[in-house]
This record gives sequence, structure tokens and C-alpha cells, in this order.
Amino acid sequence: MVFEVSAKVKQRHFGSYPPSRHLSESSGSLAHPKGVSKPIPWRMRRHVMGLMDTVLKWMGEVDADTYEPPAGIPEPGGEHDLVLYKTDFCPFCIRVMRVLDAVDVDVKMRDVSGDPEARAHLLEVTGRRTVPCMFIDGVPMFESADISDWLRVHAERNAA
Ligand SMILES: N[C@@H](CCC(=O)N[C@@H](CS)C(=O)NCC(=O)O)C(=O)O
Repeated sequence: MVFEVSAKVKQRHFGSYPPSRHLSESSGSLAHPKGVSKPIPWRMRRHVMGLMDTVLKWMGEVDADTYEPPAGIPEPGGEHDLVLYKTDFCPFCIRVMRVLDAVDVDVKMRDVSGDPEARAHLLEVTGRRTVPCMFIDGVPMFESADISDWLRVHAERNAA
């Protein structure tokens, strides 16, 4: 199953989607004369992440009954305060957004690219600048695959 981003989530997370910056990056040869490397077009990034999701499905989906979170991370299910530190253009963040679009979980967003305070907070608390990072009751969890698994299990347990 490939997760699609709904219009509602596009609006909520991105304002405009894809961000106009990426539209202009991928359009026209004038902006990218010969010899100047062109950024990967936005649409292609989404396809790459979709392909990655499909491959991960083949490798085996996480089982909500037997799932164990990484060491130190709270168990999914029940009530948790969830805050996702992300950017709009990070493919690993997009991967988490796609999961969020498919599950009914309330997650607060902090975009570190447009929010110096959020960026500083992330660095101060974790010692890292890496996104995505989701704080679960204040405990930071990195790795888009871990965040995605945790969110899926959280949604499934709460729906049961
Ligand atoms: N394996 C990580 C990769 C995350 C990653 O590389 N994020 C990039 C942005 S696309 C980043 O934040 N790099 C800056 C840094 O790590 O300091 C994941 O899947 O979440």
C-alpha cells in the first residue's frame, strides 16, 4: 500500500504543495544551464519514497501485537504528547507525513527550516540537527522508519 497525501494534509503541513520553491527548481532549463547540477524534482522524490514504502511492505509490516519500541521510547497506544520536528523538503520527513496522512493520530508540527527556535531546541535537547525527529512525551525518536512504525502501531492500538 502506498500512502497518498490528502488535500487536507497538504494544506495543513505544507500550505502550498509542493512548495513553490521546488516547483521553480524543477522548471525550465534557463534556471539550470548546462553543467549546473539540477536538484531532484519534487515529484521524483515522492516516487522514490513511494517505492521505498513498497519495498518495506515486502520486507514485512510491523505487527501491532508484537511490536516493541526502540530502547527508551514509550510504548505506542494510549495518550501521548507527539511533536514532529521536520522540514517540507526532507524526503525522510515526507515519508513520515505520508504515514500521518494515512493514520488518525494528532501530531504537532515544528518546521525547523522556518523556525530558528525549533531548530535550536532540537539541537539543545538532542545534540543533533537531524529531521525527522518525533518527541513522544518529550523523548526524542529519530529515524523515519522507527517513527513510521511507531505511529502505525499507535494508531492501530488506539483504534482497537
Ligand atoms: N536515516 C534517517 C535520515 C535522516 C536525514 O538524513 N535527515 C536529513 C535531512 S533529509 C538531516 O536532517 N540531515 C542533517 C543532519 O543529520 O544533521 C531517517 O530515515 O530519518
